[in-house]
Amino acid sequence: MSTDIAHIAKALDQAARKAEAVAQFSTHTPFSLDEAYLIQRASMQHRYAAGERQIGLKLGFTSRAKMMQMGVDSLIWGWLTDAMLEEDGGVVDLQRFIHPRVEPEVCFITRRTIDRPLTALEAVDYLEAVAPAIEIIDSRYQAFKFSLEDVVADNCSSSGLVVGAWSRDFAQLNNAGVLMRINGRVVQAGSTAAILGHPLRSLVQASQLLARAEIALPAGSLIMAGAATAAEALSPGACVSVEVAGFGECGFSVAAKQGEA
Ligand code: 0L1
Ligand code: MG
Repeated sequence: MSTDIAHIAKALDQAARKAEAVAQFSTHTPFSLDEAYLIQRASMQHRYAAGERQIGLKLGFTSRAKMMQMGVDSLIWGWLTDAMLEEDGGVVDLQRFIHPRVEPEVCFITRRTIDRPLTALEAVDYLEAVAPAIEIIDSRYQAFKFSLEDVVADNCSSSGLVVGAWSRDFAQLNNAGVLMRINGRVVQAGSTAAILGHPLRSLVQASQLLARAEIALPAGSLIMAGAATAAEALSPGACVSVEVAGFGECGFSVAAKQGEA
């Protein structure tokens, strides 16, 4: 399998770099979930070698809405890099994406190294702040079609993120209303409670996953908690915003034509 790990990791890195979709791998080269994370790790090494810097991690499939949309039932995780960070209020060029989608999330920034599994009671003490956020996901697979193993290997479709203003009001986070608008129209509505029942549970899950992988996450890292609703497709000229009640909003516009950002 080690040749396949290197081969699939390289192919996924190239697909992301060239914004060209590839067919899913698991149908002709079956691999386990553990192997999928090895592929993800090997694929990220290509990005770091090309100068990208790790800035944190994301959790995926943390809500029923997302699981049902994509037909899976397990939480997954991937890595975020500086090249994925888009400016709040900025213009995003679709040129670097294949078939991007957006989803409303909240993002944490950590204030202590996470180097062991945390309990829900301990979680807040490890956080500097929380902000409304938008994740731009972009599967490197044709037609957004993949198995759980495929999507993990593809760094869980991580592609972009926009983060709004930081707040320390963690007490309000359990059931805050979430609205995602495209061109002023509400396209998704939900609550932060849809994220594992409480977004702080994402931090607990992240700490457990990190411990299992024997990785310490440095202070100052971002953690995207997972989507509160299903995702929506992005198209040229779209104006996207996400509002989390009590936490404000963030957003961006998509360039009307490729290469205009
Ligand atoms: O919730 C997520 O961010 C999962 C992303 C991976 C699956 C997808 O591309 O929808
Ligand atoms: Mg997400």
